[in-house]
Amino acid sequence: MNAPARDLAFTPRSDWSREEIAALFALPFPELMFRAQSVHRSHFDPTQVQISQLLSIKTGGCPEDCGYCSQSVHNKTGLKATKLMEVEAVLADARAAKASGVSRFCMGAAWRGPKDKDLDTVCAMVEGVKALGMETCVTLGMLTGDQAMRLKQSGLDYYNHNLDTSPEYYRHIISTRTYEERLDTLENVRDAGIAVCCGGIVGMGESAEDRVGLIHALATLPTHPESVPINALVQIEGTPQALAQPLDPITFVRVIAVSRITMPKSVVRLTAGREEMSDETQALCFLAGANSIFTGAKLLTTPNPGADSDQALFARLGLTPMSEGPHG
Ligand code: SAM
Ligand code: DTB
Ligand code: SF4
Repeated sequence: MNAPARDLAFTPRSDWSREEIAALFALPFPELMFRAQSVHRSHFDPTQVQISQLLSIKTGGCPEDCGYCSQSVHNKTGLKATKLMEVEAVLADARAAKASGVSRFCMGAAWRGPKDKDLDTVCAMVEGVKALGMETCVTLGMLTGDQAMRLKQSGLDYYNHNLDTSPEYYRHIISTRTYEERLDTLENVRDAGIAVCCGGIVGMGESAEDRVGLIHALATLPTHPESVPINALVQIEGTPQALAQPLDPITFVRVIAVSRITMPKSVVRLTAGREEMSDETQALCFLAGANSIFTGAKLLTTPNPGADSDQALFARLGLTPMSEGPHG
């Protein structure tokens, strides 16, 4: 028997065409929001938002040339590079995050990829954070299959590695790492049995077609990422992207809605850029199907609304933190 059309619209599929995705972007806003909310409600409680917190465990001095990033040695941003943090200092930060209601702790390092000795230290951090009863996520650059397996053995739940933009626009943003290499890392993470956190950045001077291309690349992965971070570019002085034309907030909300519709079971994270966003724009993002944020006063190197401001926003909107991750 054929499944009803309504159920099909709510079932994840990886055969999206660019035309279908472009057609979603072109919908009248009320129609787009209605569809996004219908899909959202078929898999999630729309009043619940998953809360993660980030810690930069190794900041700056990165050899990659990502045109948006404060941490690249190619960009003159004045950021001071640090060594990899001590395990105990990371765990102190994680304990404080847990006490404030955070369910997932994400650790980021400004590397092209981890060296084996550094990976031992990161594995100890993952084990320590798991022991506190939190979900773990790391973002360390490119990973080999063996490195992904080691992280899995240490208990890692999620690995973040973004596609950043469309395959066509990518070469305008990064030259030291290919799109293919990113896809290889994602495959290594998936094969190791770690949940995938993968999204991108908008507001980098890309075209509407590039935003279609980014979502197409994400939504046609053989398995959708469990978590899809949508970052609004944080403009950083000294980077090639410092003067990019900021995106119209309504276009940003459309990106969230199209992500929600094309990846129905994924958690869509309203990620970087909240510091510059009004409460009203954030509210529209939650209505469009975003159901995760980073809390805490800092992302990796830039400011983020702190826990107090997020609690006030949640109270205003009647949202509550998801007590544990939706996938585990
Ligand atoms: N170095 C690792 C890597 O790039 O694979 C992990 C950390 S990196 C900072 C994680 C992601 O943060 C990037 O892929 C990018 O999507 C996002 N990001 C970095 N700088 C940003 C900025 N200024 N605005 C918005 N998103 C940014
Ligand atoms: C992701 O997609 N966004 C986060 C996280 N993954 C690691 C990082 C955002 C960084 C924003 C700029 C900064 O703070 O340096
Ligand atoms: Fe390095 Fe990651 Fe920044 Fe690129 S985004 S320069 S890989 S820290």
